[in-house]
Amino acid sequence: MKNLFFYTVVALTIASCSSVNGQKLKPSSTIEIDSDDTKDSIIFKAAHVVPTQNQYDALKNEFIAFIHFGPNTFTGMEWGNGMEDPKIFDLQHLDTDQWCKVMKDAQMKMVILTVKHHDGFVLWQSRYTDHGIMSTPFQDGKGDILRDLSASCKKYGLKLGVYLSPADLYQIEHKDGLYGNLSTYSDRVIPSPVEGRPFKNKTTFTFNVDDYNAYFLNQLFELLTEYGPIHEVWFDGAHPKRKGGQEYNYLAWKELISTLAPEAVVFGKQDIRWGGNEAGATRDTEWNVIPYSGNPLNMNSFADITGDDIGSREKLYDAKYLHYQPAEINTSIREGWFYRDEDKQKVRSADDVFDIYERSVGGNTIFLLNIPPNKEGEFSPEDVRVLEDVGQRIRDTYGTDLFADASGLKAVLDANPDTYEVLADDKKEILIETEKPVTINRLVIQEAIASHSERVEKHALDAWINGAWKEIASATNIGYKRILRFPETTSNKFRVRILESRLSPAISNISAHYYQTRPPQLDITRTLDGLVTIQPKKHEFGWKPHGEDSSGNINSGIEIRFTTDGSEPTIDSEVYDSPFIATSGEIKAAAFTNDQKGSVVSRTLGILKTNWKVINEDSWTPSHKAELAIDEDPRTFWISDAKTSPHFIDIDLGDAQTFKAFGYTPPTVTSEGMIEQGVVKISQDRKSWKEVESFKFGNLINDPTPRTHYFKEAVHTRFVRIESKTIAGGKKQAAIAELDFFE
Ligand code: FUL
Repeated sequence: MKNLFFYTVVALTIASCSSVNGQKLKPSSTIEIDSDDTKDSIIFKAAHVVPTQNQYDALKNEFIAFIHFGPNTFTGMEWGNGMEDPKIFDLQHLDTDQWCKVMKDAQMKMVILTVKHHDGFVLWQSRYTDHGIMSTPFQDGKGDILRDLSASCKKYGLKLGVYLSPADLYQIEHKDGLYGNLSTYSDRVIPSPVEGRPFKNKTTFTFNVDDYNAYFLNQLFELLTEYGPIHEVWFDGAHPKRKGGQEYNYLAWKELISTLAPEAVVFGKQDIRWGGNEAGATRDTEWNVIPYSGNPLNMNSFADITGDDIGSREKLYDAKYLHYQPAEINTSIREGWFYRDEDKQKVRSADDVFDIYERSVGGNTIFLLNIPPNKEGEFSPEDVRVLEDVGQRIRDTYGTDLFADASGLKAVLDANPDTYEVLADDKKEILIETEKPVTINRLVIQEAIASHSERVEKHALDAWINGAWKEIASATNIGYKRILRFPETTSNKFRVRILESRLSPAISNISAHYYQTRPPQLDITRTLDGLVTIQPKKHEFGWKPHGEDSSGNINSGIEIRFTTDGSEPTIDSEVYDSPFIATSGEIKAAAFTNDQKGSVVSRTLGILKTNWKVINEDSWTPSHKAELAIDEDPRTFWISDAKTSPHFIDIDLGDAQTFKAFGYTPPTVTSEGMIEQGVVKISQDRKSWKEVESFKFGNLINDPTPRTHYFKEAVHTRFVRIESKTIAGGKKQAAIAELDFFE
């Protein structure tokens, strides 16, 4: 191996070097693979790939904020077209202090603002364009959102980052636009001087670039010299449109950034990579030592890395370079990156955000959560509520280390990331004893990545229970941080076992925590065949699903207990463990933890709908056919048109049934079609209909919950019609999310 001599010499001067078969290697954030490297020597090298100081600081931020704000906030678009009149950005009021206070309370450490999104509109007083805040009425064109945010960040002790979109639709679409204008490459001095607007910072650069790259570099110069220290520069890879074969001279941008913002990490390039999705999905095993086929330190463009396995041993064997590159897990607290409205655009639940927090921060990545300010320049009340709740949970759970007074390896238990224990092959266990038994359901483990890279490939946690070790959790790699989640366990003796690793791992920290499990609200559903499922209620959030059961993930050790005779469920009631068949009766259920009972949910089961059919209806609208009123899914609904009258739906119950009540579930996603008054009719022949009784339901628009009408006398029929008389709010259509008849 030709570099061995060099490595050996360097290694002698470095305290944190490892030794395997006499080899010494200097830890570095990028290590080249040589043609004569073997599988073992590649893994040896991988075990020496460490973060740069900036990357390590970025990981230590853990939870950071994204702010998407701009013309889209006012147009309701996700991507503008670049031709918007700047006056559309009709901001009357701005409260960046409110943003920072809420972010600080949520335990976030940095905020990244979209100073320019793909539409090219700038949120700061740039010298190089008038397509931005300077052309809006906000503060008579003198406003500067980045300036205000920077001041608020100082006040609240947050770091600041900028998102500067390389894609720029204004510069593409405008007749004098610079993007892809086929200008010649020539030596340009950056910053380009602008009459009457000198820079305090006198640094200059000369780059051989075209017009758009010069424009971009000039803007970076402004951003990185006039708003205090910038800790992250975020380059988005998306392009709504391209023009003129425009290329980006990233290596020039990089030189400017590293000179003017030496503490900044660059996202989308060599420092930080995208997690591969915008949903808040995480990998179970997230390696930050990544294989590259070219030298990432000289690369101009970086492809997205989206696979499931990106850093296993098998992947590393194909590398030409091994490079440290942590991922950001980025997603939005709202449905969309930009604010749209208060009612239709759903907000993630605190359970969901806290689950993503634990999976990402506790999964060797950084959690970047977007909170889009509203048209009043503030975070909306629901977003604030969720963030405060999440911050409280983080403080309550991770603010107290239940191993603080435990005995064991001091370097591991002292909460100091700079001290660590290297676990030799014959000693891959860490024993921790507390004076009194502790009850825990979270364990945090960290490796000394800054000196010893990420090496653990598999580990487990045991607790001493009834005179024997019992494994209570296990996972794969650790890296910067792994959070293990498991059901509440009480013991005074715990053991962490490292089961597989790349060389001897160095553990810097182990701490134990307790998350106050919250018994979730439950939901009882039934299929058309009568199969009843009881499960935590799904929070409505229809944007980019991540496929995780957030409530189940964070609330381990919960039991669901239920009754079928209408009695109150208690800790002694039957345990729900799988769906069961039920054709009638009243089901009541609640979730239980050791010491808490959640709220009781109940559902009276109507007659089974297996053989029901819609035989007629007055009208329907596309995607809302009449069958949806009897499909046992209250999220789907029948809605008539507005023209015909009266509205009705005729059902064939399969055979003659006797029922004493009828249930009406209105749709919840629209206030159209709530049947306030109507009649129930029956028929012998499906042709002539006889009125049985009329019904009336109140306050449906404000309270669209299921309603029941009890008949004076039991009704016996096979064919039944529900006919509307009046619709709530004077509306014209009739809608039914679910119809039921109760015995
Ligand atoms: C994407 C962009 O296209 C979205 O608008 C958003 O900014 C997101 C963070 O990155 O690539």
